[in-house]
Amino acid sequence: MKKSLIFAAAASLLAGAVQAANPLFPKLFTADPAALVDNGTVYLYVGHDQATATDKDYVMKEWRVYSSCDMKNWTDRGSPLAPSAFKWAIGKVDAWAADITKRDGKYYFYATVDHASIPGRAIGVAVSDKPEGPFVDARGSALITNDMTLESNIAWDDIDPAIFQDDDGQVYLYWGNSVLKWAKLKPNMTELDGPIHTVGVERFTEASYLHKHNGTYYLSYSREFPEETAYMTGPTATGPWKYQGVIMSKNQKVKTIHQAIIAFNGKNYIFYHNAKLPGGGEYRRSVAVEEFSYNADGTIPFIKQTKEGPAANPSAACK
Ligand code: FUB
Repeated sequence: MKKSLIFAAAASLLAGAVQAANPLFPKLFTADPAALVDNGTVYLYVGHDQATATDKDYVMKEWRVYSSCDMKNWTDRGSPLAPSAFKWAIGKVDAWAADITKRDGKYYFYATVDHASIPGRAIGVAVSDKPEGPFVDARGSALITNDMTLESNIAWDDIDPAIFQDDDGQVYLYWGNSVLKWAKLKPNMTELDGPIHTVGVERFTEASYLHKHNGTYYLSYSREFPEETAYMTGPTATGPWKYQGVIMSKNQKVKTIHQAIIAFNGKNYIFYHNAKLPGGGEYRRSVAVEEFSYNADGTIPFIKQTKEGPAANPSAACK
């Protein structure tokens, strides 16, 4: 390891970084990972599971963000925002799954919250000049509401936003529970650009996530319930999609799993959650990560959950 990287690792430990195996964050219950690679640093956004051991539903009053220069040492950067950032969202407001991207020097955070006047879950977008926030509502109204999609008659079918920017600059938002939906976004990142489309995916549950590797598009998602992680591939950001199989098995003590896939410093990683932190359960989840390598044909291998997690991968570009 280069001297500068040893000094950087020592400095991050002194700054309060946690050297993590899986689950990554031993002090808090965390769920629904969303990841951003920016300036050689990984930023990991999670929902904070605050339910007690006897609660029978989610209690999630904030999102949290952590950063790492090496996938091993994680620094707690606090809470970038809470659902209360969206004034149009009130009631039983939980910080459900979110996703993040950077455009023109600004960071856009797409998040699931409850709408105050349009019954059901909705998707909002918040913006910040820094990856660690604070984020503020970028529109003053919801981007997606339950009455905009009528395919399924449930209040939580407009959840789990996944934001993807293609190499030509076109932005796509995927989301949904039970029915997978997508729409284009305008370059301002805060308005839909055209109609909402649906994709017929057998046994689709939620947590869609779009990424690109070597020119191929990968659309991963939670399949069945309890959930396992599966994926499809396609030649464009909107398919046509070919089912490729399951890449992570169902969890033991929690029915959800929610993945995010990134490339960082020459290696590939999948974040997910389980309930392996002591005291964990359905509403007390814990985020973990594994390294993986694509097969020679571009497919993703089956990935086992481990206790060790990935080896350190120090990024020279990390500041
Ligand atoms: O955290 C609340 C919900 O559970 C998320 O929106 C889903 O993806 C599932 O993980």
